[in-house]
Amino acid sequence: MVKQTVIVDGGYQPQTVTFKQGEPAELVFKRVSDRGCLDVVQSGDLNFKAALPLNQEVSFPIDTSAAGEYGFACGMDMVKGTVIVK
Ligand SMILES: [Cu+2]
Repeated sequence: MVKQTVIVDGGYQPQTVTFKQGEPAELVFKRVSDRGCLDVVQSGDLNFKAALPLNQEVSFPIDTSAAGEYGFACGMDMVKGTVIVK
């Protein structure tokens, strides 16, 4: 299981996360400040939506069976990040 962590601190750091196709993967979000409007993260492409409590890790399994670029964003779809599977 490959785990990649995105720190949420007024934006997504890093903004782009890459996984290898076919490898079991988990995307972890950790919100460390209440800057911005990032208390919710969502992805229609990757089929998740959840609140991000401060200083807690929230993780989602990522389906890496198909190569591609998948978006995620804050609750208002303003701040965006990308998951690349290749
Ligand atoms: Cu927002």
